[in-house]
Amino acid sequence: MTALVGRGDLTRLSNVTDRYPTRVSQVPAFIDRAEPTVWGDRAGAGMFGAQELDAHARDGFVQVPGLLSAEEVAEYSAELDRLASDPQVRADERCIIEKSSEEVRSIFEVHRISDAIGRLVRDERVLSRARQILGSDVYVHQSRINYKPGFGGGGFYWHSDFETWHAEDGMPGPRAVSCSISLTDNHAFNGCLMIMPGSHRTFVSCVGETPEDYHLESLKEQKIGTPDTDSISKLAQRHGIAMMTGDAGGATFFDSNCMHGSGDNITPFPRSNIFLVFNSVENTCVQPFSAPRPRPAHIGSRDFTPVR
Ligand code: 6CS
Ligand code: FE
Repeated sequence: MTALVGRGDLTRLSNVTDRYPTRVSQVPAFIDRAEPTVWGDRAGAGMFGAQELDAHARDGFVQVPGLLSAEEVAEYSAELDRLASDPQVRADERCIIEKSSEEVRSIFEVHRISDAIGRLVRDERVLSRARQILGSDVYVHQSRINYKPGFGGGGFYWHSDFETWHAEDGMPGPRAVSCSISLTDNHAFNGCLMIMPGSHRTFVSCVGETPEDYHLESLKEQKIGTPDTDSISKLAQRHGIAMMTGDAGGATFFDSNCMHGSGDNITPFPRSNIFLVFNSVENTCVQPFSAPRPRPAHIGSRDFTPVR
């Protein structure tokens, strides 16, 4: 129990109240979200229309087919291949290798490694939409490429990203949005993203404690910070499960607190995406709410410079 006292101290030091306690008890709990999902002025501030913003507020996600053109998909796919086969990138701590194969699973902080992906972060098709949802200037909390090759690319168990970012990175509230841009066609059968629509309004307080240096394990397979099966069943019964299928070049914007996951990909059809996480500059990270220390900056940024 000593560890819990230490964690409380960290939170007090940062002078932020913890509305979303997690990984501090052996009993799971549902906590209603206090904050809005769409913070922005709806009219004409960006490329989302009012209906899309309404859908985002209601469901916690919105899909944008054809955000990238076919030529851009080809360019970015070549960039992903280049990065995954670069020995220097592979040897870097930003690169996560699959547990059960030698394949690249994710590469982090890709907007700093790759000029092309750096440009994407500032692209109006992405940035204006993130700003509209968050209603402020935004910065990049995390960027990554996820590769899910055919014949065994590994899935991600059910989780809320905000739960991890709150517990391990010190993100105070759920005022962040992820933009996942597909570089391959997403079918129902090749490990597409699954989201429970409307689940973003409920925070699931998870059981257990964050182990030391947990990111070294969780980015391959997350066990702490994933809800118990009873909580997942309740949410699934309440909300159902939507599959983010669609053609290459499409994007999904989704709220940081959506309950989501994806299965393994045992088909021959690979799946890869560029994943950009924007956080509001009014929600910058403090000390972790439930971990011994913040994760490395290439996983949860400590540089809050707004994207311009
Ligand atoms: O660690 C992260 O930031 C992200 N990755 C995992 C496996 N879970 C939480 C979050 O989506
Ligand atoms: Fe996630």
